[in-house]
Amino acid sequence: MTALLTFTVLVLVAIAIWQMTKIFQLSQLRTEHTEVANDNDNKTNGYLLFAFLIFIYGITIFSFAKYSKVLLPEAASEHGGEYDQLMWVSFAIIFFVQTITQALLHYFGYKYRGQEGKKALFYADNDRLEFIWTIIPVIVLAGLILWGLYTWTTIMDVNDEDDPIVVELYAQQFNWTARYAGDDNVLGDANVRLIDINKANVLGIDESDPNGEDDVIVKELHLPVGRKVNFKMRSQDVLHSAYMPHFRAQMNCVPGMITQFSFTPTVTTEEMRRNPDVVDKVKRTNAIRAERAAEGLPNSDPWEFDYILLCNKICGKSHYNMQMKIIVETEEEFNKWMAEQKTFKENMTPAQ
Ligand SMILES: [Cu+2]
Repeated sequence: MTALLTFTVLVLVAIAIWQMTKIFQLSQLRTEHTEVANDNDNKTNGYLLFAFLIFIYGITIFSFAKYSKVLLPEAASEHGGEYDQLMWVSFAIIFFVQTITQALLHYFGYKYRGQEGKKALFYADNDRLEFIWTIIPVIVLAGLILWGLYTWTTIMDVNDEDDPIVVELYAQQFNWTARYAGDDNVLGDANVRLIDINKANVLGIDESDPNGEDDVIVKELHLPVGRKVNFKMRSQDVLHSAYMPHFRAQMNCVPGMITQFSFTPTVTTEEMRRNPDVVDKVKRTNAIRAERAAEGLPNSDPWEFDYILLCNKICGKSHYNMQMKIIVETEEEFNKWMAEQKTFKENMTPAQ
């Protein structure tokens, strides 16, 4: 950060000196019209265009080499693969077109720079050329948009097929709570007005609704691998967004309404920890943490990979730390964990 600031200051000082010399030049009486570009000026600008082209190509290659490793590992949900494919195809097309058009743009900028005695050709139009450069983007974009719409409708189709488990994600400043629908797989009605801290009814579950009695409220989300999950999102206070990056899932949590998202986890936490990209990331992170530990700084404990639910809407001061751990495990492990949890009815303290 300090280096960046120093660099910025140096650049600004350089610009200031350059501007001052210009003012000085302008104040000198000259007979020659220096404000009109001559052949030399145009040539310099032409070369600068080339330099800029090299700069943008260079920074692209540099970013690929240096930052590819911060991308997410393979998707851990059923729909995630298709989602990633759509993103990578869009990236590839944009990359291909931009690489070629930038080269042409800058080359022609140089080739047809202003020259003494050279006159621009008046060229009215060319129907065939215009047709070609209109129809190609039309076909490519229509293809991408149709594919995107198709993917979107498949991903967003939240239904009760394939025996999904129903889980509520409850957002509040600044934490998450999950509620399983219990044995009946139906969530009890809930409303923020029914929140009763004295009775430990933190989610405002309607005590008169029998569906709510077997609901299970937890602070760590466990999901059985291969089983579809239908999420119902609620928010207590402001807009939040339930973001589960490894599952390529995100849905806003809006006060006063229930939003939904559904996905099937396909990779357990244990399996994901063995993924080469994840192993690499853990290694890199722990190297940094070891350095911090040596300097006696906080946040230096060794880190182990876990899936995570994050808030992806800036919802206030501690938004950055609004997260919940997600554990994807086998059906048996999940059932064993679930059997240890208390239901809403068991947990509720009778009013004093
Ligand atoms: Cu939030």
